[in-house]
Amino acid sequence: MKIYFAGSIRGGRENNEEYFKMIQHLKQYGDVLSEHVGAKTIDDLGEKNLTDEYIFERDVNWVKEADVVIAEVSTPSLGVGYELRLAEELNKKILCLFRDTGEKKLSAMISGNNKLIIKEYKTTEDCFNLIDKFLTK
Ligand code: 6IA
Repeated sequence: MKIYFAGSIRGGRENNEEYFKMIQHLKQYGDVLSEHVGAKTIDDLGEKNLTDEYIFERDVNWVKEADVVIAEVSTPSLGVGYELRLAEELNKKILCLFRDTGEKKLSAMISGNNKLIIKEYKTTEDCFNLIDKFLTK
């Protein structure tokens, strides 16, 4: 299975530890095409020499190639929003995971879209269970 994992980069890296854990968990199901999204520091991305045009083309092609798209949507990100819309157009199976802290609300453009499967979680364990359910259905 080819999995595209989407998570905020320039939108803010406050949840990157969570992305990293989710990606490690996802790897038991197949290839995570966008593993760099979970890099613990921006330096780990090792992608500073890439142009934005290159990153855009590559990531769009990976979304096209993916069997499923899993997005961590707790940190608002233009890139993740764009990827979700693209994945929707391409009829991909999509899971959005939102950490419920009681502080921020998810954008209505995501939560109001009934083509997306959206789940809230509190702990990493919850998150893994939601991923397992989604991928084994
Ligand atoms: O708007 P954002 O930057 O938060 O968008 C994040 C989403 O777009 C992620 O799901 C990524 O797949 C994709 N994306 C955005 N920027 C990059 C990127 N930049 N590298 C790979 N994927 C990206 C290079 C990192 C740079 C800061 C060293």
